[in-house]
Amino acid sequence: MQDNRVVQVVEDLEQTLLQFIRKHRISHADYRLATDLIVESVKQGEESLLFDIFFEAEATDVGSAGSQASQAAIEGPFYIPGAPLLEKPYVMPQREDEAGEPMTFSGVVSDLHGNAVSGAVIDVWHADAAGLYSQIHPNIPEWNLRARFVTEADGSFTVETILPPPYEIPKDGPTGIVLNALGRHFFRPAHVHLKVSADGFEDLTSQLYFPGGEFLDNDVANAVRDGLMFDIEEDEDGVHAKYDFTLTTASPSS
Ligand code: MBD
Ligand code: FE
Repeated sequence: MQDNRVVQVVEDLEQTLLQFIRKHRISHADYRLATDLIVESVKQGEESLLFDIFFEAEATDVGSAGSQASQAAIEGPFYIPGAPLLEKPYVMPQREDEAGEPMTFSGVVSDLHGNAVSGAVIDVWHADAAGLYSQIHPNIPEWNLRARFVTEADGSFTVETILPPPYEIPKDGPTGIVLNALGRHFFRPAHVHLKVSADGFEDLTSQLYFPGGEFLDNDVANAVRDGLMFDIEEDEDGVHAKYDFTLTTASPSS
């Protein structure tokens, strides 16, 4: 049996694109250029990058509209499941001489009523001081700056890491061709990606930014939102970045 929503949505997409082809007098050469670009993005492992830059923030906003949980954010193309589970004290996996200013990231996970959520799993990934991600860019240890850890009985967590910089997305592939053609820059503001999951609660995908940082107002992925800013304090030990999460209970169907 057909799924009505699938039929509706796909037929609308089909009609929207057919209309688009007529409206812009898209020639066969234009059409083939576009399909070649998408094929090439897959060949170069950039298919997720290409689509996430343009469309993921909108889908994330639509999907999280009306939620009482903490602000959701795009996952982006560089999430890898199965990161190592840390033992306390939590320190993100890093090279002995890992570059970058030391940063502690701490916070509390609570439910809608302010009750602590203990045993929540926080799955963090972010770029190194050169703006590179392990398993995406070469010559970085497999799980560098990727890890999972769990919240305490009072819902709190603290993890040591390094401060990520603003990040320039890969320029050399098909995504670069498109952004160059549009005259856009390639930067995202400095950010830390994470997912929070706990039994009985909806999963939350978030991404946190640094107040006052570069490119907050012109992120190439247009993914900065109010409610995704760290609280920052700085002292002689480095940067202390804080953020508290609120989770909503899982709907019975999910
Ligand atoms: C990233 O790190 C990222 O978060 C996004 C959305 C796109 C490319 C690289
Ligand atoms: Fe990222």
